[in-house]
Amino acid sequence: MNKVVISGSGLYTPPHSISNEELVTSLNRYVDQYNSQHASLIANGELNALAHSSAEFIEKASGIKQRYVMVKEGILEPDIMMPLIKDRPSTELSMQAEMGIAAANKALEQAKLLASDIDLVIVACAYTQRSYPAIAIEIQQAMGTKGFAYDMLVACSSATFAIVNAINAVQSGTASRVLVINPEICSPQVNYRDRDSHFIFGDVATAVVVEKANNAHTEFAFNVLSSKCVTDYSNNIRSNFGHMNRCDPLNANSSDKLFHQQGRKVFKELLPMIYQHLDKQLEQEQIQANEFKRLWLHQANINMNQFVVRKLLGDNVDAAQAPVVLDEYANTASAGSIIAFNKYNHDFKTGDLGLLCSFGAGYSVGSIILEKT
Ligand code: CO8
Repeated sequence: MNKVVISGSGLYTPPHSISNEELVTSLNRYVDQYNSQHASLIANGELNALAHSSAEFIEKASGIKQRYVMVKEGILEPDIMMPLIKDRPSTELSMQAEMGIAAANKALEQAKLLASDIDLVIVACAYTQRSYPAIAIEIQQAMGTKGFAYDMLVACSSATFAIVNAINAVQSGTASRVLVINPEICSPQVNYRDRDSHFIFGDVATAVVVEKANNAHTEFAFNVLSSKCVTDYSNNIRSNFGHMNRCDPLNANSSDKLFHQQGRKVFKELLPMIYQHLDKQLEQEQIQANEFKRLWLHQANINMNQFVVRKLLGDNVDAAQAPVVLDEYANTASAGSIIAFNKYNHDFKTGDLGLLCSFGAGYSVGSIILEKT
């Protein structure tokens, strides 16, 4: 079987940021409007008053301080509370392709490759902005990559699962060089009127190059030692957004068509699944967790990450061993662990080991053990 490396990574950061304070001010204005409009029903006990959000709660419960978005206009307006993203004509590059290409070009630069060296593009993210033609094929055409391209969706595990597909493609010979791109535009799916979830997500794009080890000509490369995926069905993180929504006009815009979750349940149920998954992988590979120089973990919640880190590495862990990007980027669905990898791998020396791991909706866990060449 062909040996496989990750030979480049790229990060595109959107142009606008929103602080917790800005989001909270906007939600609280909406809450005050709602409560005063429904004052008599609330007074009669027929309707519950909505509660204010708090920037302190958000940072303490999640570790998030701000998030980036592609379009800020509309999000903070109590009467709108969504990004006002203009439709582009079909002859123009889509927004998702545009940001994906920006991240992909940086990954190619690090891998010292040209677009024409790539023979498979996988766009992997929580949502694609349309079903077809695939965003990946649009990127193939715009960048001039060869071979074939496709989109795939596995919510927060899209990036790791796609890297596993890329590894399999290179090992089996169906492709020799793969671009895995994660253009995550989460902001249109956030319910900015829901205090439990209005703060969670941001937009970003990441990319990695996966190729045959003996093809790679960059010092950056990381050997793939092992990869493993698992899924287990749960309704606790869900969005009912889809192509059939318009067929039930009364419910087409109901809040279940946006991201919603039972955050506490997710926390409690996902952690044991992650532990079991990683225990099995480490046992299979005969690797001790304390051999990892760094854990590039999914970025959904800082407390959750601390549990994973303590389980793997014990109590006395240097924060630099499991870097957090949540504070700046928030939860960016599948891109979180790749942002951490992109920003925090430059001090690796030959033989150093790292773990890339995602977990989220589905439920799903995807993990890849990497060794610096
Ligand atoms: N401000 C002030 N108080 C609040 C707020 C707020 N904004 N929100 C809740 N509270 C209150 C609650 O009402 C509650 O009050 P009380 O104790 O009086 O009932 C109290 O704070 C505690 O509430 P919670 O128990 O809900 O708070 P938690 O400590 O559990 O924190 C979190 C909430 C941060 C949501 C946490 O549960 C969490 O992060 N859990 C993990 C969830 C997770 O990892 N989910 C993964 C989702 S991402 C994913 O899989 C990708 C999906 C695809 C992408 C989607 C793109 C849009």
